[in-house]
Amino acid sequence: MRETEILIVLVLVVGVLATTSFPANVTYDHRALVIDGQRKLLISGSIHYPRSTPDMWPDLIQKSKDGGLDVIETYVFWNLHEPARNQYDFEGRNDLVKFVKLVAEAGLYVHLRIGPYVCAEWNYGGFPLWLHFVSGIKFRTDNEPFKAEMKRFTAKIVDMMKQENLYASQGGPIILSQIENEYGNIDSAYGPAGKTYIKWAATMATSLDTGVPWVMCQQADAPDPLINTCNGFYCDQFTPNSDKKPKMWTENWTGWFLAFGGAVPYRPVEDIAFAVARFFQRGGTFQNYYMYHGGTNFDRTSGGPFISTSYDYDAPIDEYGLLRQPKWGHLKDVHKAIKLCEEAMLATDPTITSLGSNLEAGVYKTGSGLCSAFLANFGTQSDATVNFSGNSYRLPAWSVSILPDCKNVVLNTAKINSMTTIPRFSTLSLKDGISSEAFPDDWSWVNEPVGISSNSAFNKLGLLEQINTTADISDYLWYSLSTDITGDEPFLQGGSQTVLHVESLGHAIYGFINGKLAGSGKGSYNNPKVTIEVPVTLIPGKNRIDLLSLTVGLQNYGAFYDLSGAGITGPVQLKGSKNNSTIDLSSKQWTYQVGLKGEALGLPKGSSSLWLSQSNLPKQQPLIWYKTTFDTPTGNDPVALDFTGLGKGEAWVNGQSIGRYWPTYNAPNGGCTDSCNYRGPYNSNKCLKNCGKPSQLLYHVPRSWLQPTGNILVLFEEMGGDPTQISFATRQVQSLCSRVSESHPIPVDMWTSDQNTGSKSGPTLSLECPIPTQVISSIKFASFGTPLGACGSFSHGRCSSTRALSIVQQACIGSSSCSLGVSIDTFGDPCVGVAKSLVVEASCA
Ligand SMILES: *[C@@H]1O[C@H](CO)[C@@H](O)[C@H](O)[C@H]1NC(C)=O
Ligand SMILES: *[C@@H]1O[C@H](CO)[C@@H](O)[C@H](O)[C@H]1NC(C)=O
Ligand SMILES: *[C@@H]1O[C@H](CO)[C@@H](O)[C@H](O)[C@H]1NC(C)=O
Ligand SMILES: *[C@@H]1O[C@H](CO)[C@@H](O)[C@H](O)[C@H]1NC(C)=O
Ligand SMILES: *[C@@H]1O[C@H](CO)[C@@H](O)[C@H](O)[C@H]1NC(C)=O
Ligand SMILES: CC(=O)N[C@H]1CO[C@H](CO)[C@@H](O)[C@@H]1O
Repeated sequence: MRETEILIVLVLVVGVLATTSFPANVTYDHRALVIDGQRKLLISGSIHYPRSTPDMWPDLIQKSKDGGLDVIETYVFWNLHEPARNQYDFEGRNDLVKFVKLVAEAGLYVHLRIGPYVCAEWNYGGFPLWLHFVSGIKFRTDNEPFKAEMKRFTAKIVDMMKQENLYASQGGPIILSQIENEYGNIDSAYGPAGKTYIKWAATMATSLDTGVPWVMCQQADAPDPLINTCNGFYCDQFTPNSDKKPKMWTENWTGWFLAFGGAVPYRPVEDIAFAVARFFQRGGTFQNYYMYHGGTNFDRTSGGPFISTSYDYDAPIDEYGLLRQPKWGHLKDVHKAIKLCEEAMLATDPTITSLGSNLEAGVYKTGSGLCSAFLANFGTQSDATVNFSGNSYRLPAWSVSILPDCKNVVLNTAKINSMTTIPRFSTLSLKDGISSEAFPDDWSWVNEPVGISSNSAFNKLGLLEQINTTADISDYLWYSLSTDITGDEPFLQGGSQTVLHVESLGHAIYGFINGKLAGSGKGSYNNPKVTIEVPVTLIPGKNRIDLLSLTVGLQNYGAFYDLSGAGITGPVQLKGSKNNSTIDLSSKQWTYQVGLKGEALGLPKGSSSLWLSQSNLPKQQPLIWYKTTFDTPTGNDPVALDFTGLGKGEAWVNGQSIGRYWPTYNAPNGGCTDSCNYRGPYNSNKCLKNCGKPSQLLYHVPRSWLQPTGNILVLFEEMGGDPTQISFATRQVQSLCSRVSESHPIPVDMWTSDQNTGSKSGPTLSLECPIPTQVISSIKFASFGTPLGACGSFSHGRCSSTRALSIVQQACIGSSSCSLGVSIDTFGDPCVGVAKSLVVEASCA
């Protein structure tokens, strides 16, 4: 860095980045990462830069900082950065350097997980498709072609970071890097070559001399000096493979990903808070939320196959960049409580003692008199009272209490002090939008031809694997065949229906006979293979069979996942009802076309003179392109498009792909629960919602892709639908709610270490409007006593103070935030001797 640049950087970051604007020495010992000789307790969260837009980044990073994060973690997505070999792209959403610098400007550290295999429910696990065609290559194992490419890309990224002085060793924010990713889960499939590969990867990474430690996650045999780290829903039982390495949790899953055809997973915050507190109770010092903001799989970036376009992940910051409450707020309180214990935690190892069945204390006590404790009840059924250091403590089932001074509880993971918000999408029809011009009914269309229409089509004997054939430049591959019917074919005998039988590795098929859609089929996340059996009517003479095969995101996980393949690999047969009447077409000469005519013509950009706009807009017709223009809804609320009425396809706004849409793929009917019991081990099927409904109806359109008027929306609809039913949905907060009981710990904000001597304030209920310019406009409900129900459906219980509503109204209306003491001093005592709570539901405007 030149001196003038140093000055500029200093001016920009002064105050916030004071700890990292000078070269920092990052090492580790058995307790923690050590930065300039000091152990650090670090809370990290994943934000993947291409899953949002650069204009969203500063706000996402600030909300992460406000939520108590110290570190932002991201993967590096090779397929975005090197779409063709030696042709790099670091622009727009791919601007990794800008993202890292923005994190630095906010005063946070970066964990850069280069991989370059990333998994991440990302197309092909992040590998560029051209890698598949490198001669002699075998992915993720010991062979020269793969190692050469992996090393070249890893070194390219490291050099880029170095040139921008982004490593902590250079004064930048990057304190940690990852090589490979969860290889330990699958390495046995690669035999001895897997072992030598991991040793090579460790040596290669170390040789790049970043000056900061490298980690390998889920790799029990990670060679020194790399730190092996844990990924999972819980990591409290994890120990690193050396007593010289710290206990680090690189992926704590805050929720789970959504697949088309699946229900929407969520993870109760009480359980995440429990998992985090347990990890720190048992000696952890670094943990990362995967994801802190999940975002959106724009374009064709989703993997799977069948991963949805939304990658919301039930993360603390939602897909649209708004706080998910109470998740964000409760975890913020957990972070504050843990940070109050930091000094004792970093000074020593925990002493773990049993306090009874399913009850455990983790105590950090130093010779110099520091003491912090975590008291856990990991039983799933009963609350318990424990004796600890001469005092007694009530521990709800599946919870941890945090005692920064080994005496006073500042937080219990099952008691939420943070407010809840209920989001609402208000919809606007595209037609009667904000202004009469907003979404005119001026749809135009182009028919996509059925079958081969391109000069670059080619013939080949037999059925081709799809990924080898398309190199993923398109989701679509036509398999086309002309067959002569004389009338005496065996499958026509017996007078019964002829059936076309097609088997495919995935992921979906549309079968056309003589230009007409005869049938279709789709796979699923758990089984991408598709078989269709469709009745067909053949005519004497020439008959055309056109099969459109498509991928829905390429496999991203598992041993040899890159070879799992897709497309119609056969058999393809015409079957009659009689025995031995089947004719196999698999080895005939097929004609192939990669991609659609509309793609070749650039229809996604909206251009072309082919758009038709007569009065009779075709609806419910397969293979059709639609286009319209629209004005942007006013205001700043995030915008989505509601694809009700359409079948399946991809959509572009002003030429930018907002992703694949598939509103007709519903989740199964069973297995959902509205109020999931957070007690007990979580898994990805435990808490599901939206059963029997479309997996995804709403598709995020980033505001930065919109101009006030004249935006162009283009759709390619595969199955048939009615585009005039599409509407806008803007994301707002409908209600704020909070419930705090008299027995709540006092808020962690108000805790001071002389709590036990000073005057004790009681628990407090706080409300704050999500947007700073808003004020609390109404109190929809307030009750002090024994109120019932949940946010949106509260009701008075047997006992209720008559003064609660007016007291809350007086304290809150007209302010952007308010706090109330939860005690009989404020509200009077409507039922002496009964444990009481205050609940409030408010709205902001
Ligand atoms: C970095 O810190 C480690 C341990 O804290 C120490 O051994 C080493 O000498 C330091 N290196 C530099 C360059 O200061
Ligand atoms: C806790 O201590 C009290 C007396 O101080 C005693 O009555 C009670 O049984 C103890 N509880 C447990 C679980 O040891
Ligand atoms: C792709 O083609 C290569 C040869 O070019 C072959 O070895 C490989 O098995 C094919 N992959 C699939 C999934 O068919
Ligand atoms: C086909 O042959 C099997 C015995 O080989 C017989 O059980 C079956 O009924 C036959 N099916 C038809 C449709 O003729
Ligand atoms: C079907 O063909 C097999 C030989 O391919 C033969 O053994 C069998 O008898 C045939 N069945 C009928 C019902 O013609
Ligand atoms: C590494 C780890 O802890 N993985 C766990 C993640 O969570 C699932 C479901 O609870 C467990 O099966 C894994 O073992």
